[in-house]
Parts: sequence; structure tokens; C-alpha cells
Amino acid sequence: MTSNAREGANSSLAHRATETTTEIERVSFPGRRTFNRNYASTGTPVLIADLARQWPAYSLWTFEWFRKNHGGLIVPVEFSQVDPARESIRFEKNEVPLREYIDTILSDTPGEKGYLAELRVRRSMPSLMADIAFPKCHKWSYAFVNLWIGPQGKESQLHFDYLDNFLAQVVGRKRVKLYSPESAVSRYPTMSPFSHFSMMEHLHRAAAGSGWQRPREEVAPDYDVVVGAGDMLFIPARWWHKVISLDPTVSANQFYVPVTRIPMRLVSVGAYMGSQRLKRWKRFRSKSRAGLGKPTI
Ligand SMILES: O=C(O)CCC(=O)C(=O)O
Repeated sequence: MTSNAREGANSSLAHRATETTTEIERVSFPGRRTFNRNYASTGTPVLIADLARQWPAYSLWTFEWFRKNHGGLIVPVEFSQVDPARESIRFEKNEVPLREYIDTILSDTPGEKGYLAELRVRRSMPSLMADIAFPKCHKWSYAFVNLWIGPQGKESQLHFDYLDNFLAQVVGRKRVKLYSPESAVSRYPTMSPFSHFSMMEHLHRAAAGSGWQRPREEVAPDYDVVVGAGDMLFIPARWWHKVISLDPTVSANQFYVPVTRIPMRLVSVGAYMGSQRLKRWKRFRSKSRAGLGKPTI
């Protein structure tokens, strides 16, 4: 694949490099200590420009390469359905050969194409681990790597994760909107059972007559970043993010937490989930008393 094709297989913007509308710092990986001090421990997103570009994956992984080398692998393709009135999101998975899925996402056929999302690499395609090398920021950490392959236009649901995250772009570009944990997104209801998925955008899109009041206005992201092929975005734990594929894309991400922080992290996950469940229960109780669905944000 040529570098233009890599940066945007189907896009008229293929020649454009990574760009940001709200400025995010763009650095070469500064080494583990400096990275931990300046970014990880302060929970500051940053774009790391040099690392993934040096991976074997950067020159190897193309759609054709996946078709040829892993085309027969049966993969779960995810479709999500949101029900704003029930504050719920349902994920369904269809199992198809990877070859077939790649043909689908590269075709011009309209319609929902699904997402090969969060495929655990060690379990499903362990040989890929030789092609990538995420920074090792702690001597002892719990970490796992996922593969993401998706069509142009694919949007992941606005959510946060409980672990720090390196999201590396290998083919195509993704637009990532990042909202800090303190942003007003946290005041919007979340979707159960995945209480780290926000209802914000669905409330704004909710159909008239659904019984929902329209919230005042959508919250602006703290950063709005286009992550190009070869870039790696550091998304700190608890930062809300919404990801939109600007091209057909291949990405890999690594979630990680140093082992010494696992107990505290588990406590904070439990506390967060408990508080969300309580808020949710109160919302539904007030809705059923009022006889209509009103989000309280
Ligand atoms: O790339 C995507 O579509 C979503 C990535 C994501 O949500 C993540 O890495 O946590």
C-alpha cells in the first residue's frame, strides 16, 4: 500500500496529515519517566508521533495483507443499537470470515457494516503481537492489546474506560473527540449495563414525542483530534472519547494499569458503578412518578 493509500484509502483528504482543531500536544515518545510524569500521572492526553510509524505493522498491515494472511479467521462483527427511552445500548455480534468482512467494509454498498471492535490480539491473532510494540511505562503492569478494523464513517459510542489507553492508528484516520472527566458530559445519564457509555449524543438526537426533554446543548470536547496513520493517542483513564473513522481503518490499542494501582482502580470502578446505578434508579423512579421520561442532567 502506498503511504497516501495508508493515510486515507477512500478519502479525498488522503494527503492531509494529522490535524487538530483544539490543540493537543504532539510529541516524540519522551521516555517512560518523562511520559509518566508529564502525561500519565497528570491524566493529560497527548499525541505520540513517532512510535507506531516504526512498527512492522505500519508497513505490513494492509487490508489485502489481512485478507491474504488471516482471511479465513472467523471474527465477531459488532452492531450496536441504542434505545434512548430505556437508557440502554445493545451490542450484537455476527461471526463472519475476516475476508468477507474486509470485502464488505471496502465495498460501496450502503447500509450498516458493523465493526470488528476490540478483538483481543493475544487470543485471536497472536502472531500480530510481533508487529507492534506499545511503550512499556511500568515494570509490572496488567495490559492487553485489541485490534479494531472498521469502515469509513464508523462511529463508536461516546464512553470512557477505566484504564489508561494507547490508541495507535495503523491504516486510515480517526477523528477523536476527548472530554475530560470533569467535563459536563459526566452530568448526562449513561447507558446500562455499560455505565461508562454516555447518553449525551442520543438525548440530543432523540426523536420528538419520545417523552424526553431536549437537554440544553451538547458539550464541546476539550480536544478534537485527527489521528493519522502512524500516530498514537494517549487517552488517560476516565476521559470520555467519541471516535469517528474518517477512512476504512485498522487500529490497535493497549489498555494498561500498573499492578500497584489495581486495588485502588477496582475500588474506584466499584464506587463509580454504584453511584451510577443509584442515579439511574432515582431517575427512573422520578420518571415513573411524573409519568413521562425526563432526563435529569
Ligand atoms: O477506535 C475506536 O473506534 C474506539 C477506540 C476506543 O474506544 C478505545 O480505544 O477505547
